[in-house]
Amino acid sequence: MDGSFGDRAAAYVDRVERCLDRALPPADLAPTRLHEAMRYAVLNGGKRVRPMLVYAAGECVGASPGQLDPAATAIELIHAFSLVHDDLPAMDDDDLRRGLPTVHRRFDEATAILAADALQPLAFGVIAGASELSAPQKVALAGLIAEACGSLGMTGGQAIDVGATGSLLGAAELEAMHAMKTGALIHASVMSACCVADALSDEETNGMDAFGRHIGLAFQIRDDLLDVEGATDVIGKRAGADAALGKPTWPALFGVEQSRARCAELLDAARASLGIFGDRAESLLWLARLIVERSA
Ligand code: GRG
Repeated sequence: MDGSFGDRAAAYVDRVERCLDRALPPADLAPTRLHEAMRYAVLNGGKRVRPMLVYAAGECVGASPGQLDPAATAIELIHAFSLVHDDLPAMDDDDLRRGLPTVHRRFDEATAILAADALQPLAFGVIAGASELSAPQKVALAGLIAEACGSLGMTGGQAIDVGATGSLLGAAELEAMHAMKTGALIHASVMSACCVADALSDEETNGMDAFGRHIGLAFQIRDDLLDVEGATDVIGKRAGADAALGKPTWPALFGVEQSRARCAELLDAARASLGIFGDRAESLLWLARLIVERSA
């Protein structure tokens, strides 16, 4: 592994952008409005943190970028789907995402729902059609991602969020909601590398599993903090939206200082989880720091 992950991160982002572009139907293919909306939802910005986690976890467990492209692409397609639905009037009713009008604002609500609907099967199609993966690897990846976005993962977390809006959750409930809504897909991002790596020891798999859980939760607490401390033009979405909607968030329950302290604690726990990997964990640790220190 040469240089710091910072030098390689941009190359990984370019790599997944090219994969996403190839996976998405062309905008001039009928039904054109649907395909334009799908491309708009996926290709207009985004930090690509989840794909970077896939590639960094791959460096850690010895999986090649070519073996990781299907997981990085599929997970980012699912993430884009979740953002489109999250922004809809029935959910957070947001106008701005990644500094641009949300998909239902730029197109219309029905098109936004359908574009998101079509991103999900596209994601699983990418896994099914991956020529670089064996059949057992495809099954393992599809199962991992399905579990992360189902009713015990992202969708379930969102259901708890919607149901709890306007009320305060207890600490354990809030942590469980964050872990499901946001943490599950982040966790699946790092675990996807384990699905395509050569046999790992239980200790290595458990270390990656714990890392994914710690960093997934930290990601959402940092997101909650950015809603309080960030500026709309920097975070690319309306600052203060969570408080305006009465969302259950970490700062709303514990305040800003305790939220920062919890992020730092989770970063330490994430670092300790990867001890078994030694220097091979350098890229994941670089990303873990980025996740808890990011300003957007
Ligand atoms: C996708 C199966 C499926 C269901 C959708 C709507 C929904 C159910 C879930 C919402 C989940 C959600 C939006 C959680 C918030 C996650 C989060 C903090 C998103 C922001 O991620 P970033 O900062 O965004 O990585 P960018 O724009 O950089 O990609």
